[in-house]
Amino acid sequence: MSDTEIILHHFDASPFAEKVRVALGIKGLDWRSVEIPMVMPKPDLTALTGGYRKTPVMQLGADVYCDTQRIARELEARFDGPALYPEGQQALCEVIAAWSDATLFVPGAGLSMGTNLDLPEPILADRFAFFDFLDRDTLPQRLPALYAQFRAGLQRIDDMLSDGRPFLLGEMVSWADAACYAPVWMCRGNIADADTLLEHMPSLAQWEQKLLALGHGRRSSLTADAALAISRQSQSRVRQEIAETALPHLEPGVSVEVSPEDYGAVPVAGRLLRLTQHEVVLARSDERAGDVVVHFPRLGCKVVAI
Ligand SMILES: N[C@@H](CCC(=O)N[C@@H](CS)C(=O)NCC(=O)O)C(=O)O
Repeated sequence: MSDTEIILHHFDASPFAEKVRVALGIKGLDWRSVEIPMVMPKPDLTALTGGYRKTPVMQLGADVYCDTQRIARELEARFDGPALYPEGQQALCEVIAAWSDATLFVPGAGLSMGTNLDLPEPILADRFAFFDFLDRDTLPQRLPALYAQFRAGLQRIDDMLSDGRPFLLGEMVSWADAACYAPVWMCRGNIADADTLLEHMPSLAQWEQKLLALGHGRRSSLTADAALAISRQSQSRVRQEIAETALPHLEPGVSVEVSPEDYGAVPVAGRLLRLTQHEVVLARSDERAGDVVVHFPRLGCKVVAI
């Protein structure tokens, strides 16, 4: 068990944050909650990340974890409690999560926006710029197609559960469940006509109640200033490693930029500390956050020497 406090930088309405909150519930962990703004600018968050703006971000001392896949891996590696990945099934969990993030989240985000075009203009403007797969002018005409795609995706969850198994991989709840639950939760909270979208899926409905009952672990709030003070006063213990199998071939310490391969592709610059098949890690310094180490998943991130 780590003695480092888990700090989640997030906002309540975020489905990706809900995925991590459910994982914290599965593991039954204590954590600190820093509420971040829904839209840019997010100066306290980007002081830690170096520019990454997506939600959520997890902080453990001076280590900053971007992206839910990377966050889940670290929670599992560092903290006791029920496993997020059943024995030998971590990669399978990650593949199912990636399916949910693309196949379910993309139409789900389109419907969350397209059925809520009366949201305040600053939110609409921020999200239409961020989600480069959504076009504000054509979104209203695309809604029937998005409903169809989202519903067909939800049906796959119901299908996976239709043999009576309690969770997607069988008897044990896992990261795959948290990841597939997030778009269902988003649907209930944000999409008009959620009840119609989710009807005739009895296995999904029962599973959803089980996930809801798991809760979020024990949450207590923390200010962004206190989180920045913690990073300033902490020191990362992450060791340098450049794996031979990882691409591109780079030397430790070189200056690189890392950015998501999909939407919200703001580059983060730093000195390369680790590059493996599973993660890319940068060291960087910030006036307010101090010396921080920023972790990204290798899959889904672009790494370029600068
Ligand atoms: N691949 C990322 C995706 C995260 C993501 O897209 N989060 C949404 C919120 S649910 C977001 O960042 N929205 C814009 C924002 O919060 O500024 C992950 O798994 O963490």
